[in-house]
Amino acid sequence: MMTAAGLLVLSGCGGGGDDASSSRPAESASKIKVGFSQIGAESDWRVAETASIKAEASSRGVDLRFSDAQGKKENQIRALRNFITQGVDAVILAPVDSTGWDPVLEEVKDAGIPVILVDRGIETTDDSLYNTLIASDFTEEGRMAGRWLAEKTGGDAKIIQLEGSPGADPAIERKNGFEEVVDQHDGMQIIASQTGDFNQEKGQEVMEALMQQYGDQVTAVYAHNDNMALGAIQAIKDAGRKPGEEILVISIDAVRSAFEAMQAGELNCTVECNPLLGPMAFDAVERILAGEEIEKQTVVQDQLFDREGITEEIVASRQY
Ligand code: GZL
Repeated sequence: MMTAAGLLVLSGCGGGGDDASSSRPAESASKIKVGFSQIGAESDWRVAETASIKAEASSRGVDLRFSDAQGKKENQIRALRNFITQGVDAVILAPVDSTGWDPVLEEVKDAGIPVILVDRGIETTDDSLYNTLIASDFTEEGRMAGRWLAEKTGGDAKIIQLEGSPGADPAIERKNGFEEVVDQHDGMQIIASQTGDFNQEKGQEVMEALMQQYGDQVTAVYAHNDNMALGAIQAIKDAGRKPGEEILVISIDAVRSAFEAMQAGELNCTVECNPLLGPMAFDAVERILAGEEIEKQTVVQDQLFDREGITEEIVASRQY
């Protein structure tokens, strides 16, 4: 469960003006109807986020209308339009990518339905089109991974980067944050960078191909999420090399399978990106429907775990 201490609330103008806050009378929690447009189930992280939101809806007696877009933006846009037709009281959206949302969010706003963005942000010409964003600071996650690698290697690494889904906020920002640190160290170089779409199989496929080309040079892999790192670990082993030893592996998310890989000595470090956003998302829904002012953005604090630092207690305490 996320603690209050786990939240860093950025100051930001709340509602007011012509924000998309609901003009509809707030109903009691038991009658709230909420549409949740989820990206898909591409990673363990995503599955954990879905479970958190469904569990919280159930515990609050919310009528949750859930849509899994199978990774397709057009399915998310269709779901938002369906939520308008269903007359939901609020929308929770995890946007698959970060651009081109204004037209459909205009329709949602015109219907008087508030929008809570979770886990990924969007670029928009009008930030009144959503009420609040609840997400990690992905740029800082990339910096944290980069700093760990720089310290571990004395600033000397030939790096393969496995990027998340093209156009996705976390992929863009984790790349920027990591490369900001790499640029500060003459001995650190990204020798190849390719998307694995946040997916384990794709990450393995991409890493297999890159090992053919760069296997004799690479000393570290930076994956934008744990599932791609696990795919890369398999590809490194299939190439007869030792992941975590000969080739360092660092990633982001801190899902359970990443802790298991660290205990096996095959993953060196993972930066947590907490997916348990259900409680915060529904707190935001209820506050908005009650007409309260709400922060424009809530930044979830992250922490780094590495092989040397994890204990049985830490592993046992993991919630996802
Ligand atoms: C991060 C989230 C990312 C995860 C991936 O908030 O959007 O998408 O890091 C997931 O595992 O696929």
